[in-house]
Amino acid sequence: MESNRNLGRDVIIMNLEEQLGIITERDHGKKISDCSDRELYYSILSLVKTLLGVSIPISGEKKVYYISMEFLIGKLLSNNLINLGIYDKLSEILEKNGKSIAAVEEAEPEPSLGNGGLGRLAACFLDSIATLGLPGDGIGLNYHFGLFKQVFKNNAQTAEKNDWIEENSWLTKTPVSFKIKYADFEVTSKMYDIDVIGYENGVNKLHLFDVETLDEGLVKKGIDFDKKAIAKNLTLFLYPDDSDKDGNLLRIYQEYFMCANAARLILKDMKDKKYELTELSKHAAVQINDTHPTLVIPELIRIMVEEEHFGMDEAIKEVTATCAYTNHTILAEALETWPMDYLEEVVPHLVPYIKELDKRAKAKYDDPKVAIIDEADRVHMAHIDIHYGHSINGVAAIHTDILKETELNCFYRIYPEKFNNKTNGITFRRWLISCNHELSDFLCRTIGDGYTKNADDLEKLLEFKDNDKVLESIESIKKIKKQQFADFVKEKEGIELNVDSIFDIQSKRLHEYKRQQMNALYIIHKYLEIKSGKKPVRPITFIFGAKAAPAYVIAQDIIHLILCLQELIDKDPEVNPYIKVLMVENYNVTYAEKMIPACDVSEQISLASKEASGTGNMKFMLNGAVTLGTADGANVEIAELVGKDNIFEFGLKSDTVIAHYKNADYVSMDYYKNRPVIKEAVDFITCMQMLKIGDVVKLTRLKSELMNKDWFMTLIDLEDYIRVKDETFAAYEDRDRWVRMMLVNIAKAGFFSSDRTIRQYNEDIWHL
Ligand code: 26V
Repeated sequence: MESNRNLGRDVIIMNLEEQLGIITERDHGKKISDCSDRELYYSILSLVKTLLGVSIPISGEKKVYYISMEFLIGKLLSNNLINLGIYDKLSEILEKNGKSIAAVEEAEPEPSLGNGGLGRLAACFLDSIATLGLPGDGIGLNYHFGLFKQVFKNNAQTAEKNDWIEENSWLTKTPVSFKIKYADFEVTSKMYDIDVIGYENGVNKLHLFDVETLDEGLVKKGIDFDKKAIAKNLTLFLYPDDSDKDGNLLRIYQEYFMCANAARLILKDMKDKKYELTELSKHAAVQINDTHPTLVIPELIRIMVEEEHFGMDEAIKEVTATCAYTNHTILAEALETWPMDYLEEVVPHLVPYIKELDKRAKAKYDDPKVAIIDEADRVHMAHIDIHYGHSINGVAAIHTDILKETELNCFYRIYPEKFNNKTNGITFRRWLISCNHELSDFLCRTIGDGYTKNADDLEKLLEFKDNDKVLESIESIKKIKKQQFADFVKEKEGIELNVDSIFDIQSKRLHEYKRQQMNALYIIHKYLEIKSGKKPVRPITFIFGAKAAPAYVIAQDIIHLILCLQELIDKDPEVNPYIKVLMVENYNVTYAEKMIPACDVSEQISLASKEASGTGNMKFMLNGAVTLGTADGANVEIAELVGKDNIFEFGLKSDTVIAHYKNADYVSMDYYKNRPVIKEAVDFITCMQMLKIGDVVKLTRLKSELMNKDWFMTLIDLEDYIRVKDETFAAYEDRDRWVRMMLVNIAKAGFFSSDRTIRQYNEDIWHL
């Protein structure tokens, strides 16, 4: 049977042009050469779906279920073609017919089912799980409008819905459906699947749950909607505004919906395969991506006890052996604790189980810091995961150390054996082969194509460290990618970029701890230097990509500051030959794929201890950018791999930062008052020219925040940042040294393949 199915796939691939022609005739009544790019996109989509229909699903005795509120999958067409091994062939066919694959790719709408790193990591992991041939499915929600689309108006961010689901899409409706119970009503779920195609390997699934009763018409203006109409709004948006009670309740409704469906699906799989539920942990591994899917633990226990005749002890034991938790942040404000009354209101049937789990934890450990329900009657979701899961991991070495030594130390002392580190990774299929053909082809010619399967092979590039021809090629590929990016920006934003300038890029979610505001203060500093006659040797382009949570006021203010600087500098002929600022609109996976290969300097400047890992840092490095960063997250491991000579490090170390928080002794005003360079830059935020362009309330609020609070210690690191950033730009002028640094960064990026990360998850946690 299996060989027959593979044969079917081979036959289609052998006759690709004919097959595609049949589909374009059938669906559009046209020959390939007469189709529009959009029609070709739909036809290739159908072709890939046909191919997948005759592919072998990955199977095995045990399967991992990766549950996550976010899967930032990006566009799927080119990746699927690459993983099926037909990208080159298909692009030749299109070219022969006067069409271009790049243009067809543009026709695909981008789903926005994630915020940033956490969601993109989940997508990379699915790619690696399938590529390694491991049985593993993703489980999440089918948000119709996902994360908002960012639109700039009057130098400020506004939000619109991202309507990504079309009649014809990668989603396939399945017959799977469950009844999901809430306090006083029930909803019926339906499951959609997206195929996850491994690189030259089998196929897994991403299961996205939705409700039958959803009403898209509920969304009136921008992203506003009635938050109380749960059956109609449940899967409209990702992370609806959580600044009020209704927003928080909706979040719990969503989380429970995902978890209850996940539990039903896992138990259904067990039954379909005739496995005994007493052997759940032998056949299923559940990975809980941050605390959002935590309710799967009490829900599985509840179903086993109420419907499957398990005793409480037995159910808890089996579920604990099945579930594992990944922590993605130490920020207190991001750790979920739900008020007990909210849970009573949404899922009263789970409450007795949560109370039972809490009672058992309290009976064993009298430290209130490890309780599930605290004195204020709030439920600590991470505490459920740690007590009733068998593994907890951080996402970079330093992050796991901080969890063990500080944030979760009281748990580490109880369960040292549960703690482990899994440094994040990225899939090279998307972040090298697909987004940078020029570099990946060059690597194949220089070191062979072994690296596409075994990323450590990239180290072979080190042998060419002194080879002028290789260095020249690396330099010229960067130039090509900068030009392509500039063309894209010209078309999208109507803005001209100078490809001979240094491309300095910071792209990631907007958050004070990531310190985009520090980057902006550097730009102000440069601006003032140029005004006083000190000009940079080479022009610099400062590029940003970032969305800010709609209710996060200071983050909005930082976007406003950057956009105002962009306008101010653009309009100043004395300054604009030397520096330029560009904040791209609606930064997303597609933008990242164009931007990252074009980068010279990768800004990774979070306050040490705050960025759990970062994954953008890895993508930039792999594409030959040099990192300017703090000793935070995976930057620490990047520095160890490339060595001090191939990275620019600055700023306080994490232990110093943690001590400042502990002693509450950082006073930003002292830095503002005593350091003229700092004062000058901060004062500029509300100078006359800025107020002419910007909004007085926003700019004044931001300035005051920096002077009087600055919770993420921008000012303490600013001078060191300026010093090292100047050094970085100076080093760029030593072209031999710089290109060698690029080469070392590419060569050492192999460690950050998500294939490595997934192998480690499997060896240490899942045992598939
Ligand atoms: C969530 C929230 C929500 C409430 C407002 C403040 C706030 C701040 C941060 C977060 C982040 C939640 C978890 C997260 O996305 N973590 C990211 O996970 C990536 C993958 O492991 C990792 O590379 C990033 O460093 C980490 O920030």
